[in-house]
Amino acid sequence: MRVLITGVDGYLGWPLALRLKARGHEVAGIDNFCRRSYVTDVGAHSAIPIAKWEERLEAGGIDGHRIDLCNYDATVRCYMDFAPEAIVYLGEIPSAPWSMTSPTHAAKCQMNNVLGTLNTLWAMRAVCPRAHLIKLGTMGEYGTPSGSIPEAGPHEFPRSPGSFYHASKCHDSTNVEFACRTWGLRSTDVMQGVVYGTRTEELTGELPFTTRCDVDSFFGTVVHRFCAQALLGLPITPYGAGTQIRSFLPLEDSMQCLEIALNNPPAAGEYRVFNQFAMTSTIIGIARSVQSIADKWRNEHQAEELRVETQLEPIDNPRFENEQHEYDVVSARLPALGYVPNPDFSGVISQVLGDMITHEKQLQELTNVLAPQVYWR
Ligand code: USQ
Repeated sequence: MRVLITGVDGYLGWPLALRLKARGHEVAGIDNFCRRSYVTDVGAHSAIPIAKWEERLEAGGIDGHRIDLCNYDATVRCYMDFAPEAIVYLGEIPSAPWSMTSPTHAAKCQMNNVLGTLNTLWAMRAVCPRAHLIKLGTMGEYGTPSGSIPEAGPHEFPRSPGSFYHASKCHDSTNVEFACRTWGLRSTDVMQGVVYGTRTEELTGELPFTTRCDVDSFFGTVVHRFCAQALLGLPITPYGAGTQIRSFLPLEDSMQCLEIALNNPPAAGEYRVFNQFAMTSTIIGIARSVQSIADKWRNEHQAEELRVETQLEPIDNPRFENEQHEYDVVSARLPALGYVPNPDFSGVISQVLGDMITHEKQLQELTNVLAPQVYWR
């Protein structure tokens, strides 16, 4: 299949490109490199080294294009040249704290995400209306409502985002559903939980087969941040009581789920939602697990690097989020198509710790960018 990946240089995009190539697909990718530059702007870098774009393209055999998806003419030209049969849309600014920094950041996040998706819908209509759009949304679109959360679109189940970033994904869902209903496009809108992990079948841990792993307070997600804190001898910092519940999945599971979506397209005109995660947990539960895995890992590896026992230190929640809530989420469609969640949280976390400690100096340089800097209110 000819698959176009937007955001091919990102945490998910690069391993997905490698996976699809390994499965015999023809892969093209688009990126505008804003992730690399925004992480640099906040004084951070990936905790694990990543290769230059050109090196990635050559090693992966990927047909790469430096295009800003907000530029419709450039986008549609790329669609005409490649004629994709499927598009995996990952090209968005993925940070809630970054989107809450200033009016400029909120506008940039929403413009990049909403306009880019809109341009893709128009380009699909013009060039490849039969192609399958796999659009990365987020479990955060639903917020934390009472009662069961179904696998349903924004017209069927209300959205309640927790940041301007999460709101951008809700706007995307509205636009994608509308385009399917009105133009007969087909799409899978993936409500994905927090992804963690540094390895997949194709990511060996050696350059250029590594993917970025951010741990700073803007672009780092909670599991990676807790791993970094444990390795640096800093207390692990659940926000607030840590009783808020989120869904999680390993990077390899995310690859498997996206591949399952690709191999099982919806009908023309169908807008389909997948709730994509392996497990749900409180944040304090994740913090305690990382703490005990890190302590065990240190003993097993007699790691000098982990000098002190890992401490937990809940801090005032910089976000405005519900810390006491129900979280009863339906996830039936991916398992029905063959997805078996990886239950080995400990194994994946040990791998992340090992990969981070291999680049200890690079990790240590991030010590000062771990504390939250943006407050919702
Ligand atoms: N959290 C802490 N301590 C930290 C960092 C985060 O307790 O040091 C808490 C947050 O308060 C929040 C939860 O962990 O309750 C998740 O935060 P996060 O920063 O890992 O994730 P989030 O901002 O929700 O966004 C991330 C990705 C986003 C994806 C989303 C899935 O950046 O792209 O859409 O996870 S979900 O969380 O289900 O919305």
